[in-house]
Amino acid sequence: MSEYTLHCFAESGNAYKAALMLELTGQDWQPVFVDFFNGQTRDPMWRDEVNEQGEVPVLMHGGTCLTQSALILDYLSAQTGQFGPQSEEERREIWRWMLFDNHKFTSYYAALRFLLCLKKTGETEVTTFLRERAAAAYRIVDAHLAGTPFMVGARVTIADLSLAGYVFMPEDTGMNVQQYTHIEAWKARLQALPGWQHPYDLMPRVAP
Ligand SMILES: N[C@@H](CCC(=O)N[C@@H](CS)C(=O)NCC(=O)O)C(=O)O
Repeated sequence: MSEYTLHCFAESGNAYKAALMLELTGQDWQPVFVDFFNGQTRDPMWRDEVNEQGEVPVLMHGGTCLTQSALILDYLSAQTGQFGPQSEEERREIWRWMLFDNHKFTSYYAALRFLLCLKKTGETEVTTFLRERAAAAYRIVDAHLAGTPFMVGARVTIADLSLAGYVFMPEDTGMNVQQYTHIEAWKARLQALPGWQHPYDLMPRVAP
């Protein structure tokens, strides 16, 4: 039995945030596959036993059960002593970007990708709206990264791992993400970190 257990599935960028943190910090961890596409997170028993919020990721560590990727990242940075804040000011900056990520950068993009690439709805008013909102968030992050190698200064923090949830996902959402050159350069810096792995290599996936 590994020290950490992460309930996840490969297509979940929110789970990738936690999986990447576990991997980059060299933890003894194992994934538990969640069959999201067949409704496991909506199963009342799963909600009762694993997460009442009906979401992945869920991290188990000893007797502690944690949900919400930002909280999991915060917990893991405290446990491992890595990628966390080194001052109160940094702590605030990290949370400021993790909240922006959860509300806008990850969530609009993830919803767009889910509808267009996984549920295959085709282009609708909703996907057009989500793409505009995701692009607005991408422009903000791109402008920020024009002036700094990582989201909060010169070293990687959990803020970077939070924003990295979906940026390596291969599906084409019609966002033309290559235009965000500072985000592309930041992605290359993350990929160069020892232990970096692609989400589809790090977490279990049912063959498409
Ligand atoms: N804010 C949450 C978002 C988690 C989330 O949306 N997870 C998705 C998978 S990527 C999920 O489990 N959704 C289930 C549902 O909405 O029914 C986090 O950061 O952990």
